Amino acid sequence: MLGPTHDGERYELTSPTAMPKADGFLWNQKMMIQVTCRGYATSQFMQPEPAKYAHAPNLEGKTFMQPEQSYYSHHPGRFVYIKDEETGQLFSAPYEPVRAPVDRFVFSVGKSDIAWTVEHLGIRVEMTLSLPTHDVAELWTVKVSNLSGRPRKISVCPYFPIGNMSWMNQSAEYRPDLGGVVASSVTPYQKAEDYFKNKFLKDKTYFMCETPPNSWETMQQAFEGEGGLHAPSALLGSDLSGGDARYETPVAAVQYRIALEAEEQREYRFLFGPAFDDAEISAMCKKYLNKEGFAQSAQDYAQYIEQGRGCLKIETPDKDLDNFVNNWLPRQVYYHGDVNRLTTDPQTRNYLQDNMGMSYIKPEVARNAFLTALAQQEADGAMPDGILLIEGAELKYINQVPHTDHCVWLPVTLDAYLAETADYAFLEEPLKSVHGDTYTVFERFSRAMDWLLAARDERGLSYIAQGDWCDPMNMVGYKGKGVSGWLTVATGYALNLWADVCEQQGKPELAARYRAGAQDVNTATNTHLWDGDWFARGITDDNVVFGTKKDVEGRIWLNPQAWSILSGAASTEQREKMLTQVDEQLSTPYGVAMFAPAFSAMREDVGRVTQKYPGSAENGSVYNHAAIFYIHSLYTVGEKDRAYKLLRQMLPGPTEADYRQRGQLPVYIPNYYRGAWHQYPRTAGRSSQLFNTGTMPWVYRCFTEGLCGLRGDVEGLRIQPQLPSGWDDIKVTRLFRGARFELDIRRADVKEVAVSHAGKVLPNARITNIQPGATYQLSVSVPQ
Ligand code: CEZ
Repeated sequence: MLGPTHDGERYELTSPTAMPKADGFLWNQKMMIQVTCRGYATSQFMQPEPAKYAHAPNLEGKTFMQPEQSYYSHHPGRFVYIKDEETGQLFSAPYEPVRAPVDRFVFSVGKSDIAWTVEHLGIRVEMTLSLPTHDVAELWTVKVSNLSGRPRKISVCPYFPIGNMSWMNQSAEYRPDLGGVVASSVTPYQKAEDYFKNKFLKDKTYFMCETPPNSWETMQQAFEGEGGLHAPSALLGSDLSGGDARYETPVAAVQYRIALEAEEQREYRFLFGPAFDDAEISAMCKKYLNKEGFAQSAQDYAQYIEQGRGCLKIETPDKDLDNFVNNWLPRQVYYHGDVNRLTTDPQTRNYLQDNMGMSYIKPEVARNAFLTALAQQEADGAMPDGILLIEGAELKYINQVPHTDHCVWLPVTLDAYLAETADYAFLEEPLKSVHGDTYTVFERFSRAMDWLLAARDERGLSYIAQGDWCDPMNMVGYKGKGVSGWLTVATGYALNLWADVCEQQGKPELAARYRAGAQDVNTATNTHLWDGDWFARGITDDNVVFGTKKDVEGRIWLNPQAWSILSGAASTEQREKMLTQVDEQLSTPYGVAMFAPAFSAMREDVGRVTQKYPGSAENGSVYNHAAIFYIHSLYTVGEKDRAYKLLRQMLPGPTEADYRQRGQLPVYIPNYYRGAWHQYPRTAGRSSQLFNTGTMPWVYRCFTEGLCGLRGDVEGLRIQPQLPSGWDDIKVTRLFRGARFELDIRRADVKEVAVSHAGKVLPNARITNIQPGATYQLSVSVPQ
């Protein structure tokens, strides 16, 4: 039903019904598209705020990208109807809207294209989607082959719904002069001042055909008629009726009536996307809409995606894991760092973490992101809720709700950047902020740490305001008193990391100051939040400790345990207790839950997280971002088997039952899998299908620094692999500071890790004086 091809570079699904929401996504810096195996699509482009060129048929609400979107028969999609003109039989590729049970189906997700092969009624349809690298458009190739061994008469009818573009003004017509369907609209607005912004928007959607069709329809209702999408009325006749849409819902439907000899093939190319005017449409057609244009674009785009290949290749006993780590993991990390989830005001924590991933791909991008973020630091050292990426951007959605954790992410993500690059010089750079003050990068970090130290109550615990890492935990502290247990230990971790940097920079007094601060928060955590076997999640405005044994719901939360390991608040003894409790209360076959049990009703002193559906999103799902923090913390204390088990559970598969339950191909990690495993086993494990998640850079880090144990320090690369018990050997290629490391890692009769280079055992498991351009072949022995 499902498996890798081309060395794991593609994944193929051979059923349109086994995992109906299985999908792939493509992006460039201006757009992204997510398409399901059945042909439904969600796309958006930046102008500069996210906008659509293919809409739902009804009025759409504007929101950020959501998990578990539902698809319905009129959902935007990209389809091709095939009609046998001799018998009147109909099917559609990829599968929707006709849903005819086809003879052969392959949904093939590649890194730089998405393709389908569908065979039915002796006809093969191959559809391929690719994107340009620098423009907004979809490049579609549709190839039709006659497999039936006899001459055939068929109609090939691409059907690309455009949907409800605007309640003010929308229309569509076929434009022979341009060579396709052009739908026009006016983005709805009411304030006069908006006119002056909106007048530059790309309010047209076009569907251009390299080969002129025989007929067309541009009004959705006329196409569908009384037959419905399973058997549109327009396909009953011999030609489409050539209609226009006048304040009617537009569609791009065109027809090719063709006669095919046995074995004969036809290939069609189409361009679908938004435009400002006719001139732009013409220019796009000229640039792309021919065989060479498509081929050139595909090559350029593949090269662009290839730039995200990352710095790690592994060969382990688990081939599915290798496929993911070598191909898909860096791709998803790159997506986040390259386009910041296609928003103009990423949440500060997302921005810093998404760019942390770039430390492994394009470190200069990570460096610039620190500068962009720090230039928006507030006068008191606080970091704002979101980072504005373009002139005129505004803080939207969740960024209008005050969260208190943003400063924490500075040293946490810097740690990864410095380990990768040793770019300490960066800290000396002076940086003027948008508020007019000038400090060095180093000083700005210290100011952020001072802010964290100050933003605590009389017990030394960190205020939560209307949220911390957990966005919807908005009512723990909205009256101004509540504190976050997680943020308190996260502050401890951040302070310790920053103290290390201070020390390295020859500033022992500062180092001592931040270490004392960390000590202080760790002590406060132990005094007020240790519940006997684990740490509580926080204390509400009304002084109620929650996330403890007395809670029936939300009894134990993962984040305070993970970060108390990182901060040093948890002693070895406490850690043992916590890990046992996490195993017992939070593990599921699909990973570790963010907390349990999920809330079944609103808890007014915790907030809207408790109102989310039990087991979905932050209400007790396997929220992968929280899980990966925990895994990272496990690697820092050598808990390699617990860590690996959870890391592997982040990927769908490899059993068919697991794929079906998750409903997702192993080409990305979603933000969550449903939790509430005990309450709702039927839905537990189901993927959110949302590939926007802070999880990714941490997964990369866990494989690189944790499992493979290859972490940089000021002068070199340390080598401390943490193979799971079941593995005897692995091979790793690691690019690091311009050099290439090829490691053969095996278990041997050694007490500690031993590294040989050029026949000599190194005095310690560390390579220094690294020569850029050199290749190091290392044999590494790890204890049994
Ligand atoms: O957003 C994510 C945030 O982008 O949720 C994480 C948080 O750390 C990330 O910064 C955990 O809360 O209800 C909500 O507002 C949700 O919390 C969403 O905003 C959530 C979505 O999954 C994002 O796509």
